Amino acid sequence: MISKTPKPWNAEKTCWNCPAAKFKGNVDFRACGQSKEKIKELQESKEVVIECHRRKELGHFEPNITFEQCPEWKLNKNYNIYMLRNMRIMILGIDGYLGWTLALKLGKLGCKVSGIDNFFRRDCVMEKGSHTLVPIERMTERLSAAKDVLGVEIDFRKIDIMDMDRLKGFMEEVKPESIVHYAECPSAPYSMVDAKHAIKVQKNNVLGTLGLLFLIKEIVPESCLIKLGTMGEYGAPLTGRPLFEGIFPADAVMKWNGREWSMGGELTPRDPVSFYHVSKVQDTFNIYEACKYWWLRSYDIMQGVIYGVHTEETAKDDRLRTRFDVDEWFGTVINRFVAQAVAGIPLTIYGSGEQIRGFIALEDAMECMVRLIFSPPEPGQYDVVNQVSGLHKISELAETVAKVGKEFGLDVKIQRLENPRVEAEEHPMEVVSKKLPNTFGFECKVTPEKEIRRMFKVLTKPNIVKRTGEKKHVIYPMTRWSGEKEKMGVLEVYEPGTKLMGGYVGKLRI
Ligand code: USQ
Repeated sequence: MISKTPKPWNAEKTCWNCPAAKFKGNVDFRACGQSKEKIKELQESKEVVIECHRRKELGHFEPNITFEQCPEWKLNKNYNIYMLRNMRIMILGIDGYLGWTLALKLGKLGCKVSGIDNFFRRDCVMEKGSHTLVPIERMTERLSAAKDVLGVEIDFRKIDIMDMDRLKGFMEEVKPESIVHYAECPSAPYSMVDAKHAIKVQKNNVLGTLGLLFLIKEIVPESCLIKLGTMGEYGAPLTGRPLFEGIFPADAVMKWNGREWSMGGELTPRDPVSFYHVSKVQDTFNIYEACKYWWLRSYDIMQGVIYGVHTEETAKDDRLRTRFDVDEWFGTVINRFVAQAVAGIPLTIYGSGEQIRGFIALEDAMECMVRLIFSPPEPGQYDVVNQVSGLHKISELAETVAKVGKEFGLDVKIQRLENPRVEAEEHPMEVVSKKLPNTFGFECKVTPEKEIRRMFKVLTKPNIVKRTGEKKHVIYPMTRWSGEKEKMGVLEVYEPGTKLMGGYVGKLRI
């Protein structure tokens, strides 16, 4: 039987999606209130023409060339998508857990990668008295290692996202065709420490993003903003209503008092779970409005809790590794559990452990990013994707970590602590995540068990065991949502495999 390769996922996207296309003609694309349908009508009546930054010889033409037809877009068989040759991608927050990992991957794919960072994350982790368990180099050494080992050259500037003048200068120089925005404080507990920390997080995240939107409008309105939001924007509704991808589907209706309205196309309700998560919700609205007012284009990613150490590029050399935090502020739950297992601390479940969250491994998250970057939206399009590859209960994850830990000769115990957070501990959870698999071609490759095994391999190396031992004291949670700072009480310590699992089960609709 002859197996036919499916059509590349973005083959039918056109100049409408391409960041190289500069729109000209009798249309003010940035005018408030102009509908996309109206623009399409104008296109049909030949009023919309474009000029291509990359193919000046074409002069002015209609924006109908597909990625498949355009010689600037080249097929990548591994991903089965077309990739814009030497695409200029700017990563904001390039020194972070995700930013550095993505920079290497994109560089390896032949993109021209640039990026900024002000080392906010390094400073905040130091403020906690912690360090990344997997050692990372200073930026200058990271850059030269990327060049030596992978042949990747990254154009880096130390710039704070709030310094709009310097960021503007850099954007004018690079003219990025895609902008990945990771330059935010990612920690819920950090935002709950006190007023100073809450204000710092909201100022950096909300105002940094708002300023960035103005710069994109002014300098590169055709480029796509790929912005990291969070599944925590939605909260965990006790009604169990599905968490759609940011916007209600066309057939959603609201019923009240015997009447009924369509909700299709409206933003879904948000119920954030910390002042950090609130900052992401505020970003959502600012980006949504900017797309509406100025015809910018954006993918807002509602990413689940991320975990892991491994990507092909970071594993190539110790100098290329990405950071790995496990302190109570910056460590995410699976990463923390693995470090706790290595350090001989019973795994710290907060509350009942019945909380269900969406998760995604580092390697899978990076693949999603590549797919989004090369399938940009159209002018004015604000779109949301739920970037999760599985739903898991915290208590089940603790069991998995304990089970894999055993393979490494570790005797792991589990403890339940008073929950420092204000969050529902028992709740239904139904998440819709259809776009990444069905529109962008993403397939999950990494299960928690697989990545937990890789994490143990790295974390049980003697130098890292030592680094973990040095920071045992910052792993224990101290930050209560109430503002009090005393240690959480231990509710129970138990052996893995001795608890009956029940209650709600998460449903992922793909
Ligand atoms: N948890 C424990 N024990 C721990 C740490 C956490 O039981 O030692 C529980 C928490 O109570 C929570 C869940 O695990 O129910 C997830 O907590 P987390 O600290 O791993 O993640 P979270 O604070 O939700 O934030 C992380 C990232 C953030 C991202 C978010 C995605 O730090 O940047 O936005 O995951 S999501 O959770 O989907 O909003």
